[in-house]
Amino acid sequence: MQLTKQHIADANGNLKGHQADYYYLSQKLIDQGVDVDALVQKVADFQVAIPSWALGAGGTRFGRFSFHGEPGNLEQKIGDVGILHALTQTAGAVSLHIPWDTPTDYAAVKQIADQNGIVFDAINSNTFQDQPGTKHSYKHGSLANSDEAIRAQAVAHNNEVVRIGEKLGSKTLTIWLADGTSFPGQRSFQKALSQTEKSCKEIYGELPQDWSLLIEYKPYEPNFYSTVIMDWGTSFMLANACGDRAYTLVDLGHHLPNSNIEQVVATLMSKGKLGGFHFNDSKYGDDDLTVGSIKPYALFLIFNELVYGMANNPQNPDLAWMIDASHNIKDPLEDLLQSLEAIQEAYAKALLIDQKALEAAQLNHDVVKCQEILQGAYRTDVRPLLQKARLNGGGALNPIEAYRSLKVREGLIGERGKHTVATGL
Ligand SMILES: [Mn+2]
Repeated sequence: MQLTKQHIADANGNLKGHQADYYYLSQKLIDQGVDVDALVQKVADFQVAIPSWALGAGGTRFGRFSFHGEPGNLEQKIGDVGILHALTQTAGAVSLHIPWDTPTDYAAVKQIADQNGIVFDAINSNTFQDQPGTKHSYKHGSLANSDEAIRAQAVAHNNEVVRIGEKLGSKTLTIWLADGTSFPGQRSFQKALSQTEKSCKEIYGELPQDWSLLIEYKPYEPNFYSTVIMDWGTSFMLANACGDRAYTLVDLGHHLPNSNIEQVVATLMSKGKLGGFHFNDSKYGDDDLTVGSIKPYALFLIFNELVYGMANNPQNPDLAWMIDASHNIKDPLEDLLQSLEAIQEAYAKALLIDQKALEAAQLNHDVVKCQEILQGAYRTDVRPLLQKARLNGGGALNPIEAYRSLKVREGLIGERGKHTVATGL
């Protein structure tokens, strides 16, 4: 199922209401000295990768409730990303997970990606599960394992993932390591960390010259006592040990409650070491809820630092943006549409912050004014700007409404049947 611009224009119907909203908002912003066309263009340029594992129904350790019409193979997953991109004009990339998404026919996969305007963003390795046909088990760790042969198998898997990514045009490998312990005394912290550093350096040493390595961190889960790469500091240290093309990846859900993630972002960008970003939302832990569903103001404050960093830290690379959310009670495509909207909304609001006025208020120690500036931007309803950015690219005025009125899920069920299951978790 492929949505054409005509399908979407038909679903958009009359644009008069939007045009009135856009006119009102843009006049207000122009009066404030905002270059509205440039703002809309920035929003339109912001592209977020969709992870292949978020397209089927997610599960918990207690169960998984299947969603009808799920993509049953990689080609269908890319087709789903194409639907998201057609509606939003902001999901022009897919992030694959190997071995779940190992292509069988590279030419066919690339062709369907081209047809849908989708590129291959960071590619992810998997050493947190045992795969059929592998000699050694990762039950007691992979890159951090005390057994040299197991570490070598995990390093070789990462090298293989890079070779697959090269054939698709990806330029980035993301490592998230589940290695850790569930009980005190189970393993030497120091040895686990030094083995991990050695393994990461081996993987980095095999990367093509135009590739970069992103190292993700997470405080707990699946292990519940310690995780080897538990926080941004450990990831930063490993990235520095590997070299210039190794960076830290921040996943919003991979922090202990109430961590100041915006400060983590600012610190890493000032050092030129923030390479990737995974969006989701959470109440308690790594809940992988829809972006912006729980703490939209926190997301806005994080975007404030990202926008500042992108404008002021040329030492930091362009970031690999991805949604890393997946759960089991919403239509996964509707969930991703909501996440994409929330990301764009937070980004647009952060772009509205008057950075010069904020700096002046900071230098005057005018704490109240600082808050007024941030919250003034946050309280602005920027949705007409997002709509304008989408419409300029042929996208939907309201992606969820268009998805429903065009009966996309029904169409996918018609093509794929009710009982397909997406590969992955
Ligand atoms: Mn992640």
